[in-house]
Amino acid sequence: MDFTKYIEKVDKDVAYIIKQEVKRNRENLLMIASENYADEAILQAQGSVFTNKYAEGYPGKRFYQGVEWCDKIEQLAIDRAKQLFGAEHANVQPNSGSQTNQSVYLAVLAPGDSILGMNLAAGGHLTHGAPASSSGKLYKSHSYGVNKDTYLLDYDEIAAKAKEVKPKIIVAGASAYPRQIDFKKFREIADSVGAFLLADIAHYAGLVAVKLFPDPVPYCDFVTTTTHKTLKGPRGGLILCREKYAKAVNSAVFPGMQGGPLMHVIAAKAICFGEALKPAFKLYQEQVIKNAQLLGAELIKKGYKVLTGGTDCHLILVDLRPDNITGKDAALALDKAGITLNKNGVPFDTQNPFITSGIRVGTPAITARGMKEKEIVMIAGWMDEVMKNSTDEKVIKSVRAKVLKLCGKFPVYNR
Ligand code: DSN
Repeated sequence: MDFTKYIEKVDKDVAYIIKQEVKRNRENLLMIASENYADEAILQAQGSVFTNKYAEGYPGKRFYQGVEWCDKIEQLAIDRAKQLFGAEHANVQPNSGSQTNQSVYLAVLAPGDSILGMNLAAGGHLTHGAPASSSGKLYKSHSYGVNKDTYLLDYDEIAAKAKEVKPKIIVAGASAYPRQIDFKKFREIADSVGAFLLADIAHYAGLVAVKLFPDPVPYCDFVTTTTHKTLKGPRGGLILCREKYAKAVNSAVFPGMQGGPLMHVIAAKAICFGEALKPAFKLYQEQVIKNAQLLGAELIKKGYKVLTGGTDCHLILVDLRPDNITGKDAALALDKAGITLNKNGVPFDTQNPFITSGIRVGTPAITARGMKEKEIVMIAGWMDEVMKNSTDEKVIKSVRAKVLKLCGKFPVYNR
């Protein structure tokens, strides 16, 4: 794909930077669990003339003229999202995952109401009530974590916390939790205190779509997700909910949170949902999980502390405290070697969030390139080499060369 054909003619500086980013996409092993390679078709839709259009409102009820094709594309995205997740209602307009959660809160909470969500330090997301986010500033936020021995969600503890704080909404879902989430149990807990239940499946949505991860839709009042992680679509958000909340959710998104929807991104979301409905998507997600499980097993074999002993999804968390290297130093050295992942706090971490004691490693993007078991074994070996020799430039250079060679065998964006 020619990413800069027209940009070259008007802005050489921007063209140069984009080309470097394309090179990075091609020549690095992208293993940040929340990232993926959007297909060329998705990128083309995002670069389409829909970027020119204002379409405030919803299909059939807009504030502008000239929206006949906007209506068609948004309705197509809505219908496909509903079909994919078996949901009663879908809002495809949120620009991001954060805005999906903020919109749900706006739809059903008043400032000062309480939220019970997963603690950021235990693997939750900022928008689940973290003090730095609007969810922690506008609402009274309470949090639950994981069990200190198993690092698993402890539903009895969550139930006890819910009884204690009586939240108006409970948020299930995480950004760094490698195991299945029992949404049925969360429903029981929510019912026991009369709370709404929101599942934020931003990380797991691709797996949920093909039923390889527990389905929250039957149990939750609201389900939110991004579309660019395991779903492999454009950067954006999606809200699913019961029909009885459709009006409240729609009004919260627009005019509550946003103005004109990004119609070019909605076009790309329609493609994303269409692709996810095809049989090949399930095979892809199966391999994503197999790759993550094997990566965890390989690192355990090499002596690493992989939290919870592995994973049920697309990511693993490695606690590096026994290895005398911080998350920051590991992530920097690995990136130098062409293995790009992120430092991550582990539950009960005593390091500050800029240093951290762990790394989070994801397989969606390398699996999208076609990498399988054979490559995972090699990658685990290289990670080990680098983390054990993180200041040895010779080792880093030699792994970098091997990464480059492997990436050359699994080309991306070469159509
Ligand atoms: N920032 C995302 C992640 O990396 O998990 C979550 O929104």
